[in-house]
Parts: sequence; structure tokens; C-alpha cells
Amino acid sequence: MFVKSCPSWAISESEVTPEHIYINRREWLQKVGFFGLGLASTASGFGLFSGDANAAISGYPAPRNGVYQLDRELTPKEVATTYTNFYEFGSSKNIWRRAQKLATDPWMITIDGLVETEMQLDAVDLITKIGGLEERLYRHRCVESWAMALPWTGVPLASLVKFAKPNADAKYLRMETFFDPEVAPGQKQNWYPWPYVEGLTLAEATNELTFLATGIYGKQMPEQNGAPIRLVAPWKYGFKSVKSISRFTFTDNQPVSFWEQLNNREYGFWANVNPDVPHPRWSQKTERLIGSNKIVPTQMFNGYADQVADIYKGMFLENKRKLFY
Ligand SMILES: Nc1nc2c(c(=O)[nH]1)N[C@H]1C(S)=C(S)[C@@H](COP(=O)(O)O)O[C@H]1N2
Ligand SMILES: [Mo]
Repeated sequence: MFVKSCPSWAISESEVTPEHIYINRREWLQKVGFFGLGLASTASGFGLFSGDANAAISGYPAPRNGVYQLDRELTPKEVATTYTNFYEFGSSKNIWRRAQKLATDPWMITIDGLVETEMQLDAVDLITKIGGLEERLYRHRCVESWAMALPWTGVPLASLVKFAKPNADAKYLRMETFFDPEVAPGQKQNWYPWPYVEGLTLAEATNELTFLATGIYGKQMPEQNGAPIRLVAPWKYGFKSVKSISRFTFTDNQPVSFWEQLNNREYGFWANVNPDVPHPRWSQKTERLIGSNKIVPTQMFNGYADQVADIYKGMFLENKRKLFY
């Protein structure tokens, strides 16, 4: 019997299931009539494929886009996949084991609101439709003053926007995480405004930097890092980069994010990284690199001013702080 209890990203390269079998699991299951017999849910109920129930997006490892260079070492994979922030699975950074319960194949995504045609489609189909995967190396800066450097695989969010065909009234893109308290025990804590929500203006969503990540370290995304699809907006504090997205809504209302709803004095809509605007609890002057523990200066827009500063030209002259919280 094929029983696999350890997630593929946690085992050493030599032990990993041959990639072609892993990637083509869906095809293989279809071939042997697994879905046809309606056995999929029974099997997962017995823990078959546990830690392996990921949407089978193919194309890993993807070619690296050399435009995005780092000024620091990549964070070791073992660190970035075990020190993760995902409140749906608990408020500590040590939730990666619990997150294995998240089953992402199939994973239905809704695209709705001010678009030509509202639709629902599987994550694999969406990514297949909107384009080839690429790898990008990006800095990541959490508002809590820690930072990482990560190799994401995915597609530009601009490709999804183009595919969705928003109409002229759409000004914002609202993104929502799944809601399933049976899978994600953090969602039983009803003082949080679940589901997790984030938003971008369409100018931000279509900026060249803004990325929809489906993988990391050349493999598909581990559950704890936001499988099967998450946002990566590297010039903003990490909380903007919403994980495990199940809905994209085009709207003319500025979305109220999860953290903003909890505490709008500390977390705002814009959340652009700025070393000169301290957070009420964390000076933003420097950051600690997770892995090496080195302290380095924080850069304006997390080092991405060349790409994004134009978006904000002339905005909020009366209250500069607004751009950051
Ligand atoms: N759905 C959801 N998305 C989320 C979070 C979360 O708790 N739930 N945490 C955010 C925060 S605060 C950070 S710093 C990043 C962390 O991403 P990582 O754990 O992959 O490094 O995810 C963001 N996206
Ligand atoms: Mo964060």
C-alpha cells in the first residue's frame, strides 16, 4: 500500500518520490480510476497521501527570472518552511505540522465582482490558463522586524487580472483565504475576523513585482507557506501577502483587511515598508534575518522603490504616515 506520511519538502532530495510520479499524480489517479470510483475522499480519510494532497500544478523547477537580484543569502529552506506565520493554524510560528491537514487538490477559486464574467475554477486550471511558471528571488519583510530572502515560483498577479477582465469601475482587488475551522483550528477563535482578507489597488495588483506564488525552493508550495496559491507583494509588510487564496473579488470599495479590522491603529491598508515610520510596537529601522540572525538596515519599500514608488506619487501629501499604516 502506498502510504506517505512525511511531506515531500521535508525529506531529503534523495528520498523524494521520483518527480514525474509526484507531478503526474492526478493523471495517474485518473488512469487507475481512483477518482472515477469515488474513492478519493475515503482514501484521504485514512491518511493516504497525507501531506501530499496538493494541487498538481506542473512546471517545477521553473526558469529563474534574472531581473530580481538579492543583496543577501537565501534563507535556508528548512528555516523558511518551519518558521511560518499562518494564524489559521495557530498564533505561533511553529504551525507547519498542523498545516499539513490543509488539502489543496482540488482547490476551487472564485473570481467575482466587477468582472466581465464571474467564475469558479480549480487552482490547477487557473494557473494553466494564465501562464507559465517562473522563479523570482524576493526579500520578505514582516512588520515584526524579521526578514527572509525567498525563491518563489509563480506567475505575475497581472496575468490573473488580465484573465479576469475587470470592468472600468473596478479599483481594488480583494483576496480572501479559505474558511474551514475543522481543518484550521485557529478559525475556531471567533475573536478574529475570519476569513483572512487582504486587498490591493489595481495599480498595485498589476505592478510587475506583484506575484501569485504556487511554489517555493523549486517545488510546489508547502501547506504552511500558503498552498496552493498565495500573494507575494515584497515591498509591503508580510501580512499583506495573503496565503491559500480561495477568492479574488474586483471591487470599487477599498477592502478592509484582516489585521486592519482587528487593530487599525497598527495595521493599515497600504502597509508599505518604510524604515522611517515606526510601528507602535516595532521600530522599522532594521530587520533580523531569520536563519543567520544578522541585523541589517531596512530599506524604503523594502528595496523595491525603483519598481513601485511611482504608484504613490502625489498620494497622501497631507498625511504621509497613511502610506505605511
Ligand atoms: N491567510 C493568511 N495569510 C497570511 C498570514 C496568516 O496568518 N494567514 N500571515 C501573514 C504574515 S503576518 C506574514 S509575515 C506572511 C508569512 O509568510 P511565510 O510564513 O510564508 O513566511 O504571511 C502572511 N499571510
Ligand atoms: Mo508578518
